[in-house]
Amino acid sequence: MQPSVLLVDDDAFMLGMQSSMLRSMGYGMIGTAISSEAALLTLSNDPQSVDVIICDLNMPGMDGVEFLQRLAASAFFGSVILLSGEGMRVMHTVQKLLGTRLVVLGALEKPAGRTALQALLDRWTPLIASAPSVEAPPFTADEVHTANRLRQWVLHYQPKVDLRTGAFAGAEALVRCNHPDYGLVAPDRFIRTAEECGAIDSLTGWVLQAAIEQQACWQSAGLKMRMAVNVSMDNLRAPGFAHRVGDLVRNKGTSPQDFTLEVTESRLLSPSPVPLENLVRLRLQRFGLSIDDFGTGHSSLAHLRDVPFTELKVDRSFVHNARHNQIIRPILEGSLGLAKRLGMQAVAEGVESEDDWHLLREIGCDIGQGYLIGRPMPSARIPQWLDQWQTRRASLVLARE
Ligand code: G
Ligand code: G
Ligand code: MN
Repeated sequence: MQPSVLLVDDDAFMLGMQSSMLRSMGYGMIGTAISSEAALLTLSNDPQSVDVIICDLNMPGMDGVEFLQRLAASAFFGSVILLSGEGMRVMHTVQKLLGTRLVVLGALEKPAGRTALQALLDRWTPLIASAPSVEAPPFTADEVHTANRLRQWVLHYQPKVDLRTGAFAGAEALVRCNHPDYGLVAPDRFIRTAEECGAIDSLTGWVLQAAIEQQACWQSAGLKMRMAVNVSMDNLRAPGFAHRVGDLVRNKGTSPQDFTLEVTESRLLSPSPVPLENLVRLRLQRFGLSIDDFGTGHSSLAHLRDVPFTELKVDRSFVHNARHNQIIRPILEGSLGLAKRLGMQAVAEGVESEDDWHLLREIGCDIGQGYLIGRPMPSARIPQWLDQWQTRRASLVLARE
């Protein structure tokens, strides 16, 4: 995969020279910015549209140091190459200053040759840029409130595909926190705290808004897809939740039919009236309702009985390596049979291997999601993923027919 590059330099001649060099090296996605301010503006519209920034240091107005520090505190997860006439010692100091807050691929003296630039660009890997770090401690209530206030949330999208045809079916929006100290943080570090400290409504509000905007954006670009969003049981306890979500969706010109709300079963505790009311009202508006992580909660069958779910999402612990496992395979097949007889769509998460993929096709599961198909990724990477998937899809669908 080739990175998209943004060149930042106050010298228009340098910008022209560097971009034609990159073009001659085969890079197709090259943007330019004549100042730090201009670059920040570009990035604020879509921080994830740029993979690598090649940045000058000495610029009038905001210099490169301040620019990079702001970048480190923003939702930008790409990498940086320093390109300056100020000498290597200065550039090393700048690299030190940034520490681990930004991935700096390296530094080059101006003017940079093709070989040296290529060597640094080759160091870029997409996963460094988008995988959440695992070291962050669980969030305190204060940290969650701060993240809410400063809007430090970021959505990644994981594709789902039709297992029979391989067609793109939709994506699940998964929230991360872009934390100034920890970097990108996975939701298992903060969702529980958000629920406990009463911050989940605000968090889910942000997630819904962002996912709906993304859906509207893809829709206007001609990409048809179903958007899935996770909602917590605590969201469903708030009276009026169903109406608010419906209004959000319709205000953006999108339709409830194109959304699925995934409710995690372990949190679907006692079926008290308010959550049930919200769930039935969501369904009346034609939202899809998914029982998430099916099989891991405590009373999944009672919830299947009481809630008008449209989708059953089998937990990944019943999916990966199921073929030769005499315990999990019957549970997987039984869950699929249950879904079928209740008229629900069956989704398998955790599809990690081709063996998982083929088994699910054989036993008639409808939709698959998992690392084999695609990892959660920034929205800007979905078009690239789609391109690559079209090629892989053909062999996965034809292989055993
Ligand atoms: O993103 P991961 O890839 O680490 O997600 C872990 C779990 O976090 C998911 O299974 C999901 O249940 C939960 N999760 C992810 N995004 C959201 C969200 O926006 N809201 C809620 N309530 N849970 C989420
Ligand atoms: O539906 P749920 O919200 O539980 O699913 C999303 C979670 O599952 C996220 O944490 C995501 O990163 C994770 N996930 C998605 N696909 C796979 C996979 O193939 N294997 C594993 N181990 N985890 C996965
Ligand atoms: Mn989910």
